Amino acid sequence: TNDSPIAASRRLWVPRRPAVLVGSFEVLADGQSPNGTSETCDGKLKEAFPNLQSLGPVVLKNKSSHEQLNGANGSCPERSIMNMNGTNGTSYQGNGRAKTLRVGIVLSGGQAPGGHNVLAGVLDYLSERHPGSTLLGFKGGPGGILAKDYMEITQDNMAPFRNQGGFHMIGSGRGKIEKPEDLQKASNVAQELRLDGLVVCGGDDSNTNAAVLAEFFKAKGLRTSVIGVPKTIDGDLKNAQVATSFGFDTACKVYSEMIGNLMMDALSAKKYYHFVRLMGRAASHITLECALQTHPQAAIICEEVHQSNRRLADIVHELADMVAARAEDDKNYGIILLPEGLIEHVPEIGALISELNDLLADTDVAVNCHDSLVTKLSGANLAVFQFLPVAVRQQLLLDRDPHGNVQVARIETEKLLLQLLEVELEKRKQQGKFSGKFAGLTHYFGYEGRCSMPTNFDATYCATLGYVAGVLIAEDKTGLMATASCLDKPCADWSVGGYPLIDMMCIERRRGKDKPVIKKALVELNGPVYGAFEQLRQRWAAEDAYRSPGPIQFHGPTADCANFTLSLELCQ
Ligand code: FBP
Repeated sequence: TNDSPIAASRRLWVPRRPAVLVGSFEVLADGQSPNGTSETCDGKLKEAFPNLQSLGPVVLKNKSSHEQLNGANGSCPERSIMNMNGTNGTSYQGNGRAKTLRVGIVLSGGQAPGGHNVLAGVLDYLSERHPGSTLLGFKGGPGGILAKDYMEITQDNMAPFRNQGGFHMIGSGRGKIEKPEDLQKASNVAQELRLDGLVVCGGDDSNTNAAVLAEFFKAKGLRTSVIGVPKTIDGDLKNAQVATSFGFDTACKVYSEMIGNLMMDALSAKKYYHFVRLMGRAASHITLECALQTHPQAAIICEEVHQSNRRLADIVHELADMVAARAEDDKNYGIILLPEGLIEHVPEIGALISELNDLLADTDVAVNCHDSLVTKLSGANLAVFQFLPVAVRQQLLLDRDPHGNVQVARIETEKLLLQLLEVELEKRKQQGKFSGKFAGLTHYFGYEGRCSMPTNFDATYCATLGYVAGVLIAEDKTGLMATASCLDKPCADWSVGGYPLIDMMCIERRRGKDKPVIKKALVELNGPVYGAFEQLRQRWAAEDAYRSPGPIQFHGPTADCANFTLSLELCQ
């Protein structure tokens, strides 16, 4: 068998469920959107989403607490597989569509641990509350909707994927449904498949697209609701209503384990500086969380670099100062964390990337003719380009992703920093300002964190979000994101509901046009998480205060589902 003992045992594990989802509940309006007055009233948003204006947040409430089934309040009930005939289901008590449902689901963008449990959450909701319903998984991301490429998800074929990493049951993709012809195609498919609802699991861009789709379907009079689920290991889809995106918890724990291991090696061998680049494209949440978990000598935070307009040379000087100071104490080793997005945030390289993006988007420039493209760079940007090592130059010229982003996952910024630091230290040596030893090793911890078996927290969070997405569809709600809050409390006490996607939006200038988009959540430099790092970083630089978190635990005292990231804990 290909099954590891842990994979087999995880398959049978039953995520806890918020008490409100056990027994009878009702879906109630949850007051006005806090952002509603300022942001949704923005003329441009109104213009873009005329049919989604009247949506408000909703919250699920128990109809009567005594109806709660055995197994609520955080205990761990045995799984009783409920089939589509719903023999074990409780009767549906909502106000919406009390009938069998046809629901589609799509996973969009990069993988994030827990995705399979979202599918399972929707499926369990349908099995329990709408027996006889159908769940269709679109294959390979949004492109699967356009190509009408799908499979039916049943309790039988879902079983092997429960609590497992990856998105491979239906796959994912970075395609977009944005152009008028694609929206029309998607609406044809939704009609042909008679979908009551579509669940979109994605990051900020995918959920922006979900809102566009919800608007389009509503304008066309389709019965298909569109409900978003917050997904991304990067952790940059969060706001007052969305405490965290799924996958962030697990990915940070995988990376922190690996960093902790490197620290123990560094401390044992005492001869290397390890440069670790971590995933996280626009925001440095992963780097910050891993720093708080492991206490490295340095962690570079993009938002800080951006705010202080720090150039590459400044960063290298700071690192050289740290290395030199440690050398005085005979410590010629250490750990340096950096986010993959750093390259875009360094002002001089950011400007270069921006000009390259424009040139690459220019259809007159032949795709493979990079030499001629480079000659079109302006003087300052050309100088920066020529200063960079050849490998980084080539990586900067790689094709952009479908959202027009440079593929930072493929740019070896850690090698660039190491090379520049070597040059700087050599210079200082010649000047008699550095007498230590320096040897660096580079690592990229990226893809290995995206498909790990989800932690108990992510497994539970995802199953909950999937279940809630099902409820919102049954209630005929559209244009909402499924939410779970009070995550610092035991799972039984989590509050769940839906929040309007358009209330998470703002207008941004993208490729020369004003566009409504869900705002990316960057690290807040005046927030508690960065504040905690700021207080300790000097001490970590000088000392060996390493903290090795060890592997993810699924059982025992350190596996509790409330044992989530420090980023979440510090924000509650
Ligand atoms: P999402 O925003 O879609 O969740 O993806 C995030 C991410 O994991 C980034 O951290 C990384 O830069 C990128 O995906 C890599 O993308 P790809 O899988 O296309 O190489």
